[in-house]
Amino acid sequence: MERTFLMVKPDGVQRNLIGEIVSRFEKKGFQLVGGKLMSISKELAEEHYGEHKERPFFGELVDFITSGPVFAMVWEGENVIATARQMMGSTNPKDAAPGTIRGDFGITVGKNVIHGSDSPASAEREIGLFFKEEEKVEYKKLMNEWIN
Ligand code: RTP
Ligand code: MG
Repeated sequence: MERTFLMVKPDGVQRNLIGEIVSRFEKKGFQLVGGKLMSISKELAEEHYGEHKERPFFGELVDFITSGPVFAMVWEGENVIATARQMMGSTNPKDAAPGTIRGDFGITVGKNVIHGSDSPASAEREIGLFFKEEEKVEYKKLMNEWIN
Protein backbone atom coordinates (compact mmCIF):
# COMPACT_ATOMS: atom_id res chain seq x y z
CA MET A 1 0.00 0.00 0.00
CA GLU A 2 1.26 3.50 -0.86
CA ARG A 3 2.67 5.71 1.89
CA THR A 4 3.46 9.41 2.14
CA PHE A 5 5.20 11.79 4.52
CA LEU A 6 3.11 14.70 5.79
CA MET A 7 4.13 17.33 8.31
CA VAL A 8 2.24 20.08 10.11
CA LYS A 9 4.71 22.98 9.86
CA PRO A 10 5.60 25.24 12.84
CA ASP A 11 2.83 27.74 11.98
CA GLY A 12 0.23 24.95 11.97
CA VAL A 13 1.43 23.63 15.35
CA GLN A 14 1.41 27.13 16.88
CA ARG A 15 -2.09 27.73 15.53
CA ASN A 16 -3.48 24.51 17.06
CA LEU A 17 -4.17 22.91 13.68
CA ILE A 18 -2.66 19.45 14.36
CA GLY A 19 -6.01 17.92 15.27
CA GLU A 20 -7.87 19.55 12.37
CA ILE A 21 -5.29 18.33 9.87
CA VAL A 22 -5.04 14.79 11.27
CA SER A 23 -8.84 14.67 11.28
CA ARG A 24 -9.10 15.51 7.57
CA PHE A 25 -6.86 12.60 6.56
CA GLU A 26 -8.56 10.23 9.01
CA LYS A 27 -12.02 11.13 7.71
CA LYS A 28 -10.87 10.75 4.13
CA GLY A 29 -10.10 7.13 4.94
CA PHE A 30 -6.31 7.11 5.07
CA GLN A 31 -4.49 5.29 7.85
CA LEU A 32 -1.98 6.85 10.24
CA VAL A 33 1.15 4.72 10.39
CA GLY A 34 3.40 7.02 12.44
CA GLY A 35 3.26 10.45 14.04
CA LYS A 36 5.43 12.55 16.36
CA LEU A 37 5.90 16.08 17.61
CA MET A 38 9.54 17.00 17.06
CA SER A 39 12.04 19.78 16.50
CA ILE A 40 13.92 19.76 13.20
CA SER A 41 17.69 20.37 13.30
CA LYS A 42 19.28 22.70 10.75
CA GLU A 43 21.02 19.66 9.21
CA LEU A 44 17.74 17.73 8.79
CA ALA A 45 16.01 20.82 7.37
CA GLU A 46 18.77 21.34 4.80
CA GLU A 47 18.64 17.68 3.82
CA HIS A 48 14.83 17.57 3.64
CA TYR A 49 14.61 20.69 1.47
CA GLY A 50 17.87 19.91 -0.41
CA GLU A 51 16.16 20.28 -3.81
CA HIS A 52 15.68 24.01 -3.06
CA LYS A 53 19.31 24.67 -1.99
CA GLU A 54 19.96 27.16 -4.79
CA ARG A 55 16.66 29.02 -4.48
CA PRO A 56 16.66 32.55 -3.00
CA PHE A 57 14.19 31.54 -0.28
CA PHE A 58 16.23 28.54 0.96
CA GLY A 59 17.63 30.32 4.05
CA GLU A 60 14.20 31.58 5.09
CA LEU A 61 12.70 28.15 4.48
CA VAL A 62 15.25 26.44 6.74
CA ASP A 63 14.89 29.15 9.42
CA PHE A 64 11.11 28.78 9.35
CA ILE A 65 10.93 24.98 9.48
CA THR A 66 13.39 24.93 12.42
CA SER A 67 11.65 27.80 14.26
CA GLY A 68 9.38 25.58 16.38
CA PRO A 69 8.05 22.05 16.69
CA VAL A 70 6.49 20.25 13.74
CA PHE A 71 4.14 17.26 13.73
CA ALA A 72 5.64 14.63 11.41
CA MET A 73 3.43 11.84 10.07
CA VAL A 74 3.38 8.81 7.81
CA TRP A 75 0.03 8.07 6.16
CA GLU A 76 -0.99 5.04 4.14
CA GLY A 77 -3.67 4.40 1.53
CA GLU A 78 -4.53 4.06 -2.13
CA ASN A 79 -3.04 7.01 -4.08
CA VAL A 80 -2.28 8.75 -0.78
CA ILE A 81 0.66 10.75 -2.21
CA ALA A 82 -1.30 12.57 -4.92
CA THR A 83 -4.55 12.76 -2.95
CA ALA A 84 -2.82 14.31 0.07
CA ARG A 85 -1.29 16.94 -2.24
CA GLN A 86 -4.77 17.73 -3.54
CA MET A 87 -6.13 17.98 -0.01
CA MET A 88 -3.23 20.35 0.88
CA GLY A 89 -3.88 22.70 -2.05
CA SER A 90 -1.45 24.84 -4.07
CA THR A 91 1.91 25.80 -2.54
CA ASN A 92 0.90 29.47 -2.39
CA PRO A 93 -2.24 29.77 -0.24
CA LYS A 94 -3.45 32.65 -2.42
CA ASP A 95 -3.90 30.11 -5.24
CA ALA A 96 -5.16 27.26 -3.03
CA ALA A 97 -8.84 26.41 -3.42
CA PRO A 98 -11.23 26.78 -0.50
CA GLY A 99 -11.73 23.38 1.07
CA THR A 100 -8.03 22.57 0.87
CA ILE A 101 -5.84 22.87 3.98
CA ARG A 102 -3.77 25.74 2.61
CA GLY A 103 -6.87 27.35 1.07
CA ASP A 104 -8.70 27.25 4.39
CA PHE A 105 -5.88 28.08 6.81
CA GLY A 106 -2.94 29.71 4.97
CA ILE A 107 -2.26 33.23 3.77
CA THR A 108 1.42 33.48 2.74
CA VAL A 109 3.63 31.09 0.76
CA GLY A 110 6.31 31.02 3.44
CA LYS A 111 3.90 29.91 6.16
CA ASN A 112 1.69 27.41 4.36
CA VAL A 113 0.77 25.13 7.27
CA ILE A 114 1.61 21.68 5.85
CA HIS A 115 4.23 19.76 3.91
CA GLY A 116 3.54 16.69 1.80
CA SER A 117 5.77 14.47 -0.34
CA ASP A 118 5.35 15.25 -4.05
CA SER A 119 6.19 11.83 -5.57
CA PRO A 120 6.79 8.19 -4.63
CA ALA A 121 10.56 8.81 -4.63
CA SER A 122 10.19 11.86 -2.34
CA ALA A 123 7.87 9.93 -0.04
CA GLU A 124 10.35 7.10 0.39
CA ARG A 125 13.24 9.52 0.94
CA GLU A 126 11.36 11.71 3.42
CA ILE A 127 9.87 8.82 5.44
CA GLY A 128 13.43 7.47 5.76
CA LEU A 129 14.74 10.86 6.87
CA PHE A 130 12.14 11.38 9.59
CA PHE A 131 11.10 7.93 10.84
CA LYS A 132 12.96 4.92 12.20
CA GLU A 133 11.56 1.50 11.30
CA GLU A 134 10.26 0.93 14.86
CA GLU A 135 8.37 4.25 14.81
CA LYS A 136 6.04 2.96 12.11
CA VAL A 137 3.17 0.77 13.28
CA GLU A 138 1.60 -2.05 11.28
CA TYR A 139 -2.04 -2.65 12.16
CA LYS A 140 -5.23 -3.69 10.46
CA LYS A 141 -8.06 -1.17 10.48
CA LEU A 142 -11.26 -3.15 10.53
CA MET A 143 -13.29 -0.22 9.19
CA ASN A 144 -11.30 -0.21 5.96
CA GLU A 145 -13.56 -2.87 4.44
CA TRP A 146 -16.08 -0.03 4.03
CA ILE A 147 -13.61 2.03 1.98
CA ASN A 148 -11.52 -0.35 -0.12
P1 RTP B 1 6.32 21.56 0.61
O1 RTP B 1 7.55 20.94 -0.01
O2 RTP B 1 6.63 22.37 1.84
O3 RTP B 1 5.24 20.54 0.84
O4 RTP B 1 5.68 22.58 -0.39
P2 RTP B 1 5.44 22.38 -1.96
O5 RTP B 1 5.94 21.02 -2.38
O6 RTP B 1 4.02 22.70 -2.21
O7 RTP B 1 6.35 23.50 -2.56
P3 RTP B 1 7.92 23.47 -2.90
O8 RTP B 1 8.08 23.97 -4.28
O9 RTP B 1 8.51 22.14 -2.55
O10 RTP B 1 8.49 24.58 -1.93
C1 RTP B 1 8.85 24.26 -0.60
C2 RTP B 1 8.42 25.38 0.32
O11 RTP B 1 9.20 26.53 0.05
C3 RTP B 1 8.44 27.69 0.32
N1 RTP B 1 8.47 28.55 -0.84
N2 RTP B 1 8.66 29.83 -0.75
N3 RTP B 1 9.09 32.58 -1.35
C4 RTP B 1 8.77 31.72 -2.32
O12 RTP B 1 8.64 32.09 -3.46
C5 RTP B 1 8.60 30.33 -1.99
N4 RTP B 1 8.39 29.34 -2.85
C6 RTP B 1 8.29 28.22 -2.11
C7 RTP B 1 7.02 27.27 0.61
O13 RTP B 1 6.79 27.36 2.00
C8 RTP B 1 6.96 25.84 0.13
O14 RTP B 1 6.07 25.08 0.88
MG1 MG C 1 7.83 20.31 -1.93
